[in-house]
Amino acid sequence: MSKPTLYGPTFNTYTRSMRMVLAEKAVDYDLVEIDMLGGAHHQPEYKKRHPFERLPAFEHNGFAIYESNAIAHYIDDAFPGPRLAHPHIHRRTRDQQIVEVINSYGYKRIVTDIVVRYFFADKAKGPDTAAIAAAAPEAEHVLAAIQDLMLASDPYLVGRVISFSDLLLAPIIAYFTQFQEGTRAMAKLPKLAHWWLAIQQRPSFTATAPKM
Ligand SMILES: N[C@@H](CCC(=O)N[C@@H](CS)C(=O)NCC(=O)O)C(=O)O
Repeated sequence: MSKPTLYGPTFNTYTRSMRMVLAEKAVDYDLVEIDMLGGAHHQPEYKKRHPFERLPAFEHNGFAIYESNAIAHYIDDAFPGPRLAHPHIHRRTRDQQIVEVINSYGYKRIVTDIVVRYFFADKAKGPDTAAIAAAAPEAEHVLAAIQDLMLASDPYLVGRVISFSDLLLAPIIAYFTQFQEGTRAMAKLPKLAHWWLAIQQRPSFTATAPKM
């Protein structure tokens, strides 16, 4: 089977999630590093891959895809290896519900409103602590909602085996827990904290750690 290509920067959470999906399925692939900080995703060549100028993008056998959840499902369907789509309808539905919670509310509240404010703080003034403090309850609210959707005392978000939502959330929590707002939130959420311990053991997680 021919190798797919993933386009994105390795520090980017969505790109890392797709790398984790590929690792969980043991798919060999080419990675084309896109210089997001240099604005390469706004250049005409990349815009042909993603009209909304976001990362990542993906191609396999001439079939080009953008939007991470679509890419992840394609990889799950196109390649052999353990299924990421849960066989049980309720769990599969919860998985996609959590994916939507992350995409619609979680990424902005955790990454854009908190993590990015730390990483890209004004060098002279430091991070905008007032804005971060204001965003923290909103981020906690998202994580509490995700914990509420977990069905039982399973190690992963929707069961005993890893699914799409686990792989989307893990890189976000990896950044969030570098800051006190993240560790405080996780300390209040024991089921999610248990999940976080489990997912950090996965080879797909350790092998995709961004080089900062
Ligand atoms: N809905 C997209 C979201 C991807 C996304 O927001 N990526 C962010 C980085 S993690 C991005 O491309 N940011 C670049 C920008 O906003 O200029 C997906 O699921 O792939």
